[in-house]
Amino acid sequence: MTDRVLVVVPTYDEIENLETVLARLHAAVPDAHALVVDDGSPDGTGELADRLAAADPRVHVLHRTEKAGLGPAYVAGFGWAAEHGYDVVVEMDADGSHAPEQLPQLLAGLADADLVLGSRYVPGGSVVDWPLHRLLLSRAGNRYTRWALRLPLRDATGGYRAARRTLLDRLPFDDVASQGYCFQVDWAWRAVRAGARVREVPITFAEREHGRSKMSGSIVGEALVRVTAWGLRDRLADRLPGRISRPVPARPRDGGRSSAAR
Ligand SMILES: Nc1nc2c(ncn2[C@@H]2O[C@H](COP(=O)(O)OP(=O)(O)OP(=O)(O)O)[C@@H](O)[C@H]2O)c(=O)[nH]1
Ligand SMILES: [Mg+2]
Repeated sequence: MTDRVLVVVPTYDEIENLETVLARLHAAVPDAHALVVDDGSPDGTGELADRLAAADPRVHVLHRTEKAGLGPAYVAGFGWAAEHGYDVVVEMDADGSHAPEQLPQLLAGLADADLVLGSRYVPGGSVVDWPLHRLLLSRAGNRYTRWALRLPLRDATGGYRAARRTLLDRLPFDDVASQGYCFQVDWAWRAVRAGARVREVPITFAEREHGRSKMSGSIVGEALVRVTAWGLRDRLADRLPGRISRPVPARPRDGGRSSAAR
């Protein structure tokens, strides 16, 4: 039996991008379903999503009332995927930065992994058309995350990923407080600490052509503060075992088999 795949696409003001990205998705992976999670976009993206859903049974929409960030939108999407019995859940931006044409490579990676990260920073991965300051910020953020959390991943902040539902089911998401892209770091770390098989496959990330980026100083600040706090608490827990609890407990599976594969 083939896996039922749900691509969760969070949207906020993506009216110029949504239809194209869904058409590209269905050209690349015709059987995939898409769930648009719209946070009440003022530009009418939610209404467009409703029209697309009415015309195509593979498209679904989850309306949320206010802009609450990427993290809560994805957590809601993961819950919807569980309720509707999908086997594989994909995260994909609506702005065209994540090429739907590369989704087959991510899905193929799940053959021997629980979580496949589309990575800009493994050999073969790249970023196209990003201004230098964005590239430097992203690279520095990933280096810092890798060091602070001792996380064996090259691109933990990226948001193009595919996961087995069985992994999502065993990760706790009810206590996730991360709102911006630090949500991506948060749950990649949870997955690694839970002993999941995590693999990175190269992707080509392209700058959006239409609409405005929602990246902001407060989103960067949130990631910096949270990653630093998690890393410090984790290191303190090394020194004071039993007295300081880890931000994310390690839960090796299969008798402690090594966690992240690269
Ligand atoms: N539902 C929902 N979607 C959001 C929210 N913020 C951003 N998004 C969507 O999440 C995806 C990524 O957002 P972007 O604006 O591209 O942010 P980014 O990818 O971090 O930044 P850039 O790389 O500059 O584009 C896009 O599909 C957005 O529409 C939000 O608060 N709620
Ligand atoms: Mg983007």
